[in-house]
Amino acid sequence: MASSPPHRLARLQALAVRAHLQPPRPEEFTSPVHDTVVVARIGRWLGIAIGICFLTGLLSHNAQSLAGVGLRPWPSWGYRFTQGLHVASGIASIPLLLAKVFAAYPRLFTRPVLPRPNREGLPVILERGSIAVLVGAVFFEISTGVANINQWYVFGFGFVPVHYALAWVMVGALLVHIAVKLPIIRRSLSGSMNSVVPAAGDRLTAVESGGRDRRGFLVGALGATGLVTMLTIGQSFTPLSKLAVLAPRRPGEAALQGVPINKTAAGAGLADRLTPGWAAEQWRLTLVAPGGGERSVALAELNGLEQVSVRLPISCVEGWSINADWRGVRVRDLVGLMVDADDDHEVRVRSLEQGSPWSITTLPAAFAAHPDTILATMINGEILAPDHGYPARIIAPNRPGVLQTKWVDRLEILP
Ligand SMILES: Nc1nc2c(c(=O)[nH]1)N[C@H]1C(S)=C(S)[C@@H](COP(=O)(O)O)O[C@H]1N2
Ligand SMILES: [Mo]
Repeated sequence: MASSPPHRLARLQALAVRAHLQPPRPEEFTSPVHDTVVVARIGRWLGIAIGICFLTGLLSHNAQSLAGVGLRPWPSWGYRFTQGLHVASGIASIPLLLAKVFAAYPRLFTRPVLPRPNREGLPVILERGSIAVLVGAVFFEISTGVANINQWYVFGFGFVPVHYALAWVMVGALLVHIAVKLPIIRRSLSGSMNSVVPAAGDRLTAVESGGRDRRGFLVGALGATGLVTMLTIGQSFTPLSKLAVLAPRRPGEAALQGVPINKTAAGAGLADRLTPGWAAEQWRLTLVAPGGGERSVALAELNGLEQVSVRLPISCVEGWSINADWRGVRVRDLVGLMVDADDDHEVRVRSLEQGSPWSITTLPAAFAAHPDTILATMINGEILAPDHGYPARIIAPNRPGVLQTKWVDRLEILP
């Protein structure tokens, strides 16, 4: 009779043992770095980074996709700060995650792999399941985030909804992980960095060891985190912009009129139209009153209205921010041409660009009424380049860059 499958399996196993093809056991990893006192300490830093990243991500999502509930136009650098922090804490969690996984991974070889689903087994199942979900979600968030700041849309899904949804999965798994591990975390954080091991051949004298290696590893992990942060943070924190050699975009570098460009005029399908001749003759700003009445404003007429100067940043969700001097007409003055200037109104902004998610945006009433919210025609002392939104674009304080609409030709005052 031919050998049955279990028989063959046993033979394969025996072969594997002889060839040393067995997976290793946790105790075979002898470096003192693989210890909960190290894992818990790095975990504390990683938890802080992920927590900051999650909370600033919620703020960003509110500002960009949930109509900015509760958002105000001040401080003008608010979004720049929280989005800079979001991208920086996300980047900082990369070396921390690698260090934590390195310190902890020998434990993944603990046997048996699947404990019984009894009272003792259940927390183990929960713990390992939550680690799988947690590591998967963190890896997903970091890799999609890094792809996004590089404007590398390789994934076939919309970045914003999926990155947002997985953030909740990540935080849920993190809370389960912390809850299950709390006793070990407490013990490890309060305990000494040294292990007490019996000296060889002498059971009575114990020696303390491992502390130096562990401290060295922690300093290395934190140092790498600090270094990566220092070499990228300049993309939103201008004083360090010269150091931002790892940042995908260094504002000031490869910039036009002092500000980088995301969507070009050609990319928006407008390249051939945006000439001075066309703007003077053909372009009109259409103002629409809540009742539907319209008024058409030519470029010369717009330039004849009171002009104001404001210094405000473009703060892109992709993590770069830079200030510029803008000049143009207050949106509230344009609104005042159509309705009683004392009333605050939401204003819908439309771009000449068709079919992009950013062709139509809405300025909440507090932003439309703010004196620094302008329909700009100039940037850093020059007429807007076509790529910066010629002949007119919105610039408002404390708003994500995606909502600073370029190539504007229509403002609709909502009731
Ligand atoms: N119509 C339109 N406006 C737009 C965009 C766009 O794609 N279409 N991109 C936005 C994004 S994502 C940013 S960060 C800013 C960048 O402005 P800048 O190119 O002048 O620096 O413009 C915003 N305005
Ligand atoms: Mo952006």
